[in-house]
Amino acid sequence: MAAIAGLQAVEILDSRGDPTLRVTAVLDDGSMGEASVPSGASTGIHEAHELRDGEDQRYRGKGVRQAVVRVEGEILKALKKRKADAQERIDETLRRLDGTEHKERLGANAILGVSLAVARAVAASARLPLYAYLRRLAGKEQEPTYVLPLPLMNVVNGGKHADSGLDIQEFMVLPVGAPSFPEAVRAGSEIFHALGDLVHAAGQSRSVGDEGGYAPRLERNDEVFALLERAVAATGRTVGRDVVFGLDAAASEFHDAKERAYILKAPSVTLTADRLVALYAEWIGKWPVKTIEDPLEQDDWDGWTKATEKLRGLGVQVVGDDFFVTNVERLQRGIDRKCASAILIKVNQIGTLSETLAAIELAQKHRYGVIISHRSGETADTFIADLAVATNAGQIKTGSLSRSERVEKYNRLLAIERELGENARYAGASALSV
Ligand code: 2PG
Ligand code: MG
Repeated sequence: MAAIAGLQAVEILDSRGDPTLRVTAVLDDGSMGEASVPSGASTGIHEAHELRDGEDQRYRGKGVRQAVVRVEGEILKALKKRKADAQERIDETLRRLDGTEHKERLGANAILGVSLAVARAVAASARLPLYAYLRRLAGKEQEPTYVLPLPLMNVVNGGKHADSGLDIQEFMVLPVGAPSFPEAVRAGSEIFHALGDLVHAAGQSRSVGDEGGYAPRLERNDEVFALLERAVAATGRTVGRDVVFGLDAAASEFHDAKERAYILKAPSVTLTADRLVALYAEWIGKWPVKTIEDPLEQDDWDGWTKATEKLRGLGVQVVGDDFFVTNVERLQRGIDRKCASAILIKVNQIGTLSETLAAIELAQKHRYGVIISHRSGETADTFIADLAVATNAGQIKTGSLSRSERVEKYNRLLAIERELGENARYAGASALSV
């Protein structure tokens, strides 16, 4: 097998115009792999650390030149001549070299860029599509059928991702009834445009938020459901059968630790955890909301146990994002305490490919749902599309049906679907862990 010969890093821009890293790994057989690192806005406090330069003048402190230096210096020195297909050993070396719990020293962005770029280089060297190589790494080569994920499409943006004034960060449509993945994408696109017409007819701007969903200024969070319902109906589809809804509350963002309460703006109310869950239950009673991510803040373990019982009882998938941060220890603790029924997987939350695969494996072992996810700050890199198919994750969250950095992931999945033909099936509603 080829060995690592070189690593290069470039400071590039993400979809918000902030710096991030692109890493290229070169093997001694001439194969190359490239990976770009995403970046969140509503980041969890337990996530791996992004190394940023912090200089006042340059990119408002967000430069990543130090991370570039780490990749091309220290990291290359440690990995040069190492067997490139020993992904776990490479990732372990990176973790040891860093030496901190949250990858503060080398930066999780530097580490992740290398981890993903090396995997891509090996796939190129082995002349395998990335998803096929990742499937091998995930130990799933024996599984005969590939699963194309149910997309959770974020068509209305709120919270930290837009100026809509909505507290709920993401309102998603899930084409559960589509007969195939391409038809799911088509449903998403048609609904997105129908929604745009409605937003426009209401005298609102059709401009979009960070993840490509509309950002209408509405007085109440729940006004969005009526809009979604009308948009779905306008495409000739049936709400509840063909298409269901999902939310990412990202509740840590509107939780006030001092008040020990959730402070909402649309409309203005202050709620305890119980009252907030009761509000979700009210919405679930009126509209087909089938998945809720981060319904409560990231450290309320007892609250999560209670909320999970209640929401699952109503037929809803409960997803831990900031709550689990793709971390096996937090996930295991959640499993033990019956918190959530699914995990959101973000490669940069944990910082290496191997740790990401370990989190997916643990979740699947315990029948937790797995949703491979983008970040609000993205690039054109489509690694997560391959990862979702490789691991039979069953669900993917990669934004709306606009903005290239979102759409590229759908496009990659469409190409994979074509390539796999009969060897793949669309997950549809079965992927939801309710
Ligand atoms: C989330 C993500 C992606 P961010 O909260 O799930 O949608 O947002 O990348 O800003 O953390
Ligand atoms: Mg989230």
